Amino acid sequence: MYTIVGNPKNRSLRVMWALEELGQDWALETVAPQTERMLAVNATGKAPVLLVDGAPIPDSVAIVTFLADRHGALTFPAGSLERGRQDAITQFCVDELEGACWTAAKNGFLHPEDKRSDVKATCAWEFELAQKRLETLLGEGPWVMGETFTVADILIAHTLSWGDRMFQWPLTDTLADYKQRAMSRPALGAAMAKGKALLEAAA
Ligand SMILES: N[C@@H](CCC(=O)N[C@@H](CS)C(=O)NCC(=O)O)C(=O)O
Repeated sequence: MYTIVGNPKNRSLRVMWALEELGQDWALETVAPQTERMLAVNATGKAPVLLVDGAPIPDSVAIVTFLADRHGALTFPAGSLERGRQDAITQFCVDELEGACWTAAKNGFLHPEDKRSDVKATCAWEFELAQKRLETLLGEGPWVMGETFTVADILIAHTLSWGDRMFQWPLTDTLADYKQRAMSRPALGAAMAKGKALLEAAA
């Protein structure tokens, strides 16, 4: 049994989406970062964490990769050349797309006010530059690994949506289409509906 410790409003949604794609049932324990409960399951206090029969695995990228390997879907096999490329694109997403969003969020509203710097314009430019590079990686698509939808697409689409919704950073036409293609998948719709219902039930 899988339990996500987190909140659908943060990176936990990536894990919910992957679990729905894999046809796995999951429960939600709504917990905020840096609380006593989160620190008990993740030494860094960060969300999300996946409990696998009670045993914790932190980090959304590590979790979706673990789930894909465990269930033999949404990924190329470990040790294959394709998997090496898939992991490289995932890392590009984390470095460039997510790096811009995360730096903007920390300096925009997460850090204490006296620790913030005005980096929003730089982050917007980084996000724009990352999109140009991502378009090259995407090529003919429809997914970043060609015909096969993988966890890299979950992470990239979620992060494109993050920049678009939180900071109103424009997406290129190609990447707006790609994001829409990914976010129209029934598994994401199911994950969002279930997450919303569980949040409402817990309120
Ligand atoms: N690389 C981690 C980043 C986790 C992360 O920073 N999560 C945010 C919520 S989406 C958080 O817990 N922030 C509070 C903090 O950094 O203390 C992942 O992908 O799970």
